[in-house]
Amino acid sequence: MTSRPVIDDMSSFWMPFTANRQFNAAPRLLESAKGMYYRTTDGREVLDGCAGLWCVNAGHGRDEIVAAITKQISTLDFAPTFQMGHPLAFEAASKVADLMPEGLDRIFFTNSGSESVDTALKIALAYHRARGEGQRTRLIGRERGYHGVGFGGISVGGIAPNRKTFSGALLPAVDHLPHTHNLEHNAFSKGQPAWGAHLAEELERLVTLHDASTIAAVIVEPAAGSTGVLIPPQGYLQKLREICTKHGILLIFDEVITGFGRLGKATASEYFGVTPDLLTMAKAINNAAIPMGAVAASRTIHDTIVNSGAPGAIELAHGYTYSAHPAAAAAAIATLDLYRRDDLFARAHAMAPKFESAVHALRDAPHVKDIRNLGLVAGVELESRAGAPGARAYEAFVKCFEAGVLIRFTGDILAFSPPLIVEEAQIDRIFSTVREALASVQ
Ligand code: PXG
Ligand code: PLP
Repeated sequence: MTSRPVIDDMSSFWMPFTANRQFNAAPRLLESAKGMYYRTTDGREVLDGCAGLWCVNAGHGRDEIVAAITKQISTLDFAPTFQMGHPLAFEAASKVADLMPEGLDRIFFTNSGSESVDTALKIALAYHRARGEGQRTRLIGRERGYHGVGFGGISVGGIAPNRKTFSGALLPAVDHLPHTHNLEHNAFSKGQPAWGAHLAEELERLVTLHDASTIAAVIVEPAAGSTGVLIPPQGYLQKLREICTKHGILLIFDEVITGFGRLGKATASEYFGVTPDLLTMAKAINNAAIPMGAVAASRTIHDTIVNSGAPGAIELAHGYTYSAHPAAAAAAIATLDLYRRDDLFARAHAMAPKFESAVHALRDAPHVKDIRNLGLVAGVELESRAGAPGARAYEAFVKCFEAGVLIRFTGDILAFSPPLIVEEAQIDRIFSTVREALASVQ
């Protein structure tokens, strides 16, 4: 089923992370959205099984957010935040800080997850320099990590296709931990897998190799989303935290997906009981209504940098024209109020067991090789078709869309992350549609 083209020539928009020629031959176009549903340009309702791109956590078209943005745009459309300010920027920062782990209450605004990652990496370098350890410039990422598409983010990222074209221009001092995904030990784990905490000890090996005095920070997604929903083994994050602390290395949690209720708490940090030094976020910070991201920094990091410069000098040479854009800030305030008013993180937590049993019921569906889940996120890994990796998941995704359910896929992994307002019957509909789709693909 192909959506009606909205304009005669659809070739000008160079689509991001898209097979452009394939898409243009059979477009899928969304025109409006409300609550749990999109509507396509040809008038079909599509149940949103992935919160857009893991970002519309409160559901679509929330009146309170729309009203806040509308009012703000007509009152103050733009205000600089370089050597200037506007009240909502400070209010939004304070509301974000309220949801962060204890001590991470200094908020730097960006416009996306990619910018948040590059910002956090720069803050890590600036912090060490400010405390007289400017030689700590090495950054440690992890295989299969996704940290957006900036040069910093792809350097610490661990997804080969995102790196190879740019390999000659990546940051020079980077190394990677091994990923934790292992089907031999952990296939069909519900929640955190039991095996794999020892993989955090690979950090000790990298410290021995490079020496702690050269390492600024370790960045990981506490639970990886983009690369196919990889849930951290029990005890793994605790161990990473211990090793970082022991060697004076900053720990950065990239919570662009896990932030704001995805796991049933405000942050993955809170869920796992492990506090990083820097925490990146974006997406659900304002329900994705206006582009916005942020970095939460510990007060120690903030104060070290801010108190290090000469009075009157700019302490951190970094910022975006749209940092704390008034409309984005208004949307964030309204969104965070809504999360609190409707207790949406607790709702996600309460719905997680139902979500878990519904996704794991696919275990006997055709092609299914693994299922994994935590909170309101799940991944279903398929056996790849010989000679055509990714084709089976793509076809399943198209079948689901035709049957009125939007899901995500990466390689041969299907990913699910519905808005936190999802109802039980909608969870059933998502996974029954997936079952039928899997039965109908080769
Ligand atoms: N870090 C993490 C952990 C992410 O998941 C980014 C950084 C980059 O954010 P921006 O806003 O620059 O895209 C992300 C983004 C998917 C998918 O379906 C995932 C993301 C974005 C788009 C699609 O896998 N994650
Ligand atoms: N390029 C040029 C020529 C600019 O003047 C600016 C900002 O003033 C930028 C890039 C960065 O844009 P932004 O602040 O939106 O990230």
